[in-house]
Amino acid sequence: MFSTEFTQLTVKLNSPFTDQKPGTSGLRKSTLQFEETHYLESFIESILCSLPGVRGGVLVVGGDGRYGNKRAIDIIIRMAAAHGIQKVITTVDGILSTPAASNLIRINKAIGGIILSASHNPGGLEGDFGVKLNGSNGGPASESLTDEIYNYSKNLKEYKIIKCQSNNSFSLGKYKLASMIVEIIDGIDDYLDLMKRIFDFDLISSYINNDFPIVFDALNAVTGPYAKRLFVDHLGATAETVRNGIPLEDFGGLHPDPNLTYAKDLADLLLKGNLFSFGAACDGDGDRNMILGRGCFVNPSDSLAILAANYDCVPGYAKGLSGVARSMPTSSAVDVVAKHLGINCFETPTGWKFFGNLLDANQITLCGEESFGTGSDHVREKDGLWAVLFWLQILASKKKSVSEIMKNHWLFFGRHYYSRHDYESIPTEVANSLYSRLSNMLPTLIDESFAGRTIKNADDFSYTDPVDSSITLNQGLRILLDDGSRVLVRLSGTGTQGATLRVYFESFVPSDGDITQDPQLALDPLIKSIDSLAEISKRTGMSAPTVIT
Ligand code: VG1
Ligand code: CO
Repeated sequence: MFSTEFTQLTVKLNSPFTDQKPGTSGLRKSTLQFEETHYLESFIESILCSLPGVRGGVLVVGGDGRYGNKRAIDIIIRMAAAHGIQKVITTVDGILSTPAASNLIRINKAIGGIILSASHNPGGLEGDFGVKLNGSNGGPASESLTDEIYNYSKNLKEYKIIKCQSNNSFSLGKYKLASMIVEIIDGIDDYLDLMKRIFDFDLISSYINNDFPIVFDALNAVTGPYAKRLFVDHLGATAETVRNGIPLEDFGGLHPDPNLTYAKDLADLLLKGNLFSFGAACDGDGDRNMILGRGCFVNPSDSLAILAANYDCVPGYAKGLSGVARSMPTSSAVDVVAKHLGINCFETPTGWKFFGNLLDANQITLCGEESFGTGSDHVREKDGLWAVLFWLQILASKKKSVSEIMKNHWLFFGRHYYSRHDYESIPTEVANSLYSRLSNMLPTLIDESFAGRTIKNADDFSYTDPVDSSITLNQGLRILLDDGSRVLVRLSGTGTQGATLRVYFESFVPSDGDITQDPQLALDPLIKSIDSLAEISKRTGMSAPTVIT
C-alpha cells in the first residue's frame, strides 16, 4: 500500500483555521471547505496533539464512503505514523459504520477512532464532509476534549506528516509505514458477531422468511454492505430486501437522513403499498434508524419506549435493564416504561456523547434520541441495524404486526403524541434573533396561558452529569405546561448551511383517552401557539417546516 521510501515533513501554516469548532457530533463543513489546502490536516493535527495515548497507541479509522473518505484515511494514516501511533486499523475500501467503529475501538483496546462522516448530511462535491472523534470507550469524544481540540486548532502553527507513495488501495492485509503498522480488516465481521451474541438469529430468520416480508433502504450509504451480509447471508432474506445497497460517493444524490421526507420511497412502500410487513432505513454512517410497519410509522421516541418495554424478548438483555436515558427533546414515553419497570430514567442534552458516562458506569442499558437514534451498552454509539434487529426480534417473539405492537403499547402506557418540526437553511441572523428573543422572554412566560393550558415553567435546559458532575448549559429552550405537555426550541449543531431551527412538541393522552389521532392534529394547539409566540413563520418567511417528523 505504501512505498518503503518516505520522508517525515513538518508543514508550516501561514495562519491557523479559526472555525474548527466541533458541533453536536464532530466537525462538519462543506466538502469544498475540507478540500482547502491544510484544512483537514490542521484538524487531524489538533486531534493527534490532544487525544491521550497517541504515542504507541492503536487508532481505528474509517468512514461512510462519501466523497473524500479514502483521501482522508490516507492523510490520517500518514499523520498517525508521523505522531508515533503504533497501529492504525482500517477497513476494506475504508467503509466503516459508526457503531461498527465503536465496537472495533472497544475490542482492540484502541485509544480511540476517527470516523469520516457528516452522518445524515448529503455527500459529494456539493455536499458535506465531517470528522468525528471517538475516545477509548468507543463513544464520541467528551465536550471537554473537543473544546481542547478546538483551542489547539486556533493556535496551530504546523503539522507533521509522512510523505511517501501510496496507491490508495484498501485491500485486506497488514502493511508497514515507517515504524507503524496499518492493518486493513473486514469492517463487517466483528460487528455481525456482536449482533449474533445479542439477538436470536434463528428465530428472526424463520419469522421473516415465513410470510413476513421485510425491506431495508441503505440510501446508498454505509449500511448497504452490512445489511446485505446481515439480512441476505445470515438471515436468509431475498437479495431484493436491501435497496440502494452500494455505498456511493454522493449517495446517488439521496439525502441519507432516514425520515419521512428524505426516505420517501421507502415510506411510500410501507405507508401506501402492501408488499412488505416491515421496512427500515439507516442514515449515512449507520447510527440512525427509521422503523415502518404496514401502514404505520414508528416515531423514534415511541420506538425507544417500545424497545425498553419489550427488553425481555431479546436474549442479550434478558437479565434486565440497569436503567434508561433519553435526550431532553425526546418524548417522555420511555419515562413511563422506566417507572413501570422500577428503573431510573435519565434526561441528557442532545448528542450521544452525553450517554457515555452513564453507559460506562453501568447506570443505563438502553438509551435514545428523538432524532432516529437508539442504542445500548453493546457499543458507545447509537446503532441503526441493532435497532432494526431489536424490532424484528420483538415482532418474531410476539407474532404481531408493527401497528398492533404500537397500539398495545399505547393501550397500556398511554400515548405521548410527539412531533419535531425542522426549519432548515434559515439565515443565521434570523435564527439567532428569533432564538434570543424567545430566550429572553422565558422568565416572563411563567403562569401565562398557552394553547389552552398554563405555563408551569420556562427555562434553558442545563445538565449536571450524574457521574462526573460536569455541567452543560444552554441546551435548549423549554416551555413546560401544567398538563405535562412540552414545547422545546433548539438550534441544530450539525447543519452547515445557515441555521436549522428545531421545534419539538409533546402532549400526553392516558390509555383511556383518544390514542388514535393524527399527531399533527393532536398537537395543533401547541404548534399554533409557539408560532405566534416565537414568530416563527413571520421571521423566517416559511409557511411550513422543511421536515416534519
Ligand atoms: C442532530 C440530532 C441529535 C444527534 C445529532 C448527531 O443534532 O438532533 O439528536 O445526536 O444530530 O446525529 P442537531 O444538533 O443537528 O439537532 V448523527 O446521526 O449526525 O451522528
Ligand atoms: Co449518523
